[in-house]
Amino acid sequence: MIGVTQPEPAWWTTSVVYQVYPRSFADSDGDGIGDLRGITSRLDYLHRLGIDVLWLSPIYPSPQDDNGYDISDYQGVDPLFGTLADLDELIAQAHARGIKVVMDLVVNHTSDEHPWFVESRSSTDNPRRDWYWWRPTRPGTVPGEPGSEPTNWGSFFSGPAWEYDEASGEYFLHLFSRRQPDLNWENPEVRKAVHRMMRWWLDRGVDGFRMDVINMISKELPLRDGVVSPGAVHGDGGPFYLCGPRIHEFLAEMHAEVVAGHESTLLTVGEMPGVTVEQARMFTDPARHEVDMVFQFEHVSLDQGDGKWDLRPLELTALKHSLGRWQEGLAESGWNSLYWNNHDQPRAVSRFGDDGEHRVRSAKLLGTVLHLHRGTPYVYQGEELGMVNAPFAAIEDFRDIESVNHYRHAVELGAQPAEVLDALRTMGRDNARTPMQWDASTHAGFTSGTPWIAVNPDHVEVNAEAAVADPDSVFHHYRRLIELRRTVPAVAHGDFTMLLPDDPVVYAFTRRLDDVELLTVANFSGEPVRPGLPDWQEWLGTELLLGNVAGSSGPELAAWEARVHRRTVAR
Ligand code: TEU
Repeated sequence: MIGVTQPEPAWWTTSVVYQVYPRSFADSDGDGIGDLRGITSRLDYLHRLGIDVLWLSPIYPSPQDDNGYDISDYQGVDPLFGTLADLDELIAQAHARGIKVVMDLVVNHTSDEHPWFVESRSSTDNPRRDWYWWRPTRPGTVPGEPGSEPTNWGSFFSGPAWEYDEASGEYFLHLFSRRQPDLNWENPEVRKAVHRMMRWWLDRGVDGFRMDVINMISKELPLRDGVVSPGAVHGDGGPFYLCGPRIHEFLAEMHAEVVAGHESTLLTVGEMPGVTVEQARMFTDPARHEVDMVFQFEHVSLDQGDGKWDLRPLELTALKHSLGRWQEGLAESGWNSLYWNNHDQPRAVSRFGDDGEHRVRSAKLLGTVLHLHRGTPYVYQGEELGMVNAPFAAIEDFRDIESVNHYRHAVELGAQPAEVLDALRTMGRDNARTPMQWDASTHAGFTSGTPWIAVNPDHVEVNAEAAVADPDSVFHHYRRLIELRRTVPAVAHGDFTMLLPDDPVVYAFTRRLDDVELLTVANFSGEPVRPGLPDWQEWLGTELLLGNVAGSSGPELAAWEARVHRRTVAR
């Protein structure tokens, strides 16, 4: 019989990615905004943490309406962040430390200042007119009046998803801000221009792309009204633009035009709001050549009801059910990306842990649980310090267009300002965007100038300098987790079994590879608990690979305690 050789697992199955939000990471020139030279100056810190890949949120020229997710030139660097030469230097310095660099690719939309859109809006017969979604006024209505939009879709940043352009007498589509017009991917010229631009970045030395809302690039034609749920102002366009009819074709084409031949060195991750397990399995099936992995949103929507500002309590059982289902769904083919945090989410410790008494312990617990799942973990800047949500006092403290617009719209519609503020404080994206806390000095060592958004006052205690110096810190716990992935093959490659799915406070699962079995068990509560695992007694005698409570090995887990055990089992 001829032996079947398994293909080598892809390099990113044993990797950990670190996300930098450049505006808030490190400011080298004192203008209060982080920049590329600032990032380069902190590479040794990232190297010490042990990460393999750096994902840079957008640094391209941009009017900064959505902090750089509104791009006016895909092949340059915004002077706010530095120059192309600074970026080349950052890439070279990262590579010298064995760190790959992945760029943000934002091609569902451009800025309204992108030359493509400037041309497109200049006249109805401009050759680039069709590069964006232009539509006439709804028949029988008055152009520019509410209700005259071509479809009833709402935008993610409040208000309608259409903006009336008086000069040319038509509307253009913008799923996000009115300054972020959607590109028309039906037009092959658009796709070719994007592919060319991506190849240009690869030639420059970048190692892959994080693809912003990439499952929104295919829209179902003809564009038409969505369902308006009770109490809502706008219709839901999601069914027509999330994973639209040509999405797989567009991603396979992009892969063939850009990635093919370089698979063994690159990383592609598609950000996909609303993606299901079944769809994700298709997107990440290696045989289909689309993307390596996706960011799904299910586990970060469990504490939201009707939209992200409708706060709901989080049930641990729901979290386990969701993440467990994703583990199972992508077990045979496809691959998970694992995250609690990014620049759009509130801080994980405040959301899933305890940001008071048990901040350090719960931060380590969250890291342990996430990194022991099967998939590629993403660490968002400051997560490795256990950074928490910011104490925003008033609407003036917020900077994010999503929060600022929501506040204005909600209050206009009659909501109580205090309640709206409460939701912003809990779910707002600015929580993730306060400056990285490097040390205990004024402005946390982030800038010598005035930071563009206030530094969290807790930086006197929570900062990188203190964490690196303390062997018991969240930082060193993350460093050990990253090391574990590299040194214990079961962490990256073992299969996954969820245990105690109905337990309201204990999160427990095993990973198994050949004769090695790992147990992760975590107490998501402030009270001690004895895990109800049938073979808990046997596990207690096995090797403790990692824990977050010094000296603890008994049958009870302390508040927010997490442990990883290892044992050898019969094959
Ligand atoms: O975010 C896409 C997205 O759907 C949400 O996570 C979004 O941040 C919003 O909170 C929905 O309520 C991506 C980027 O990560 C985000 O920063 C950009 O603002 C957005 O796309 C537009 O480019």
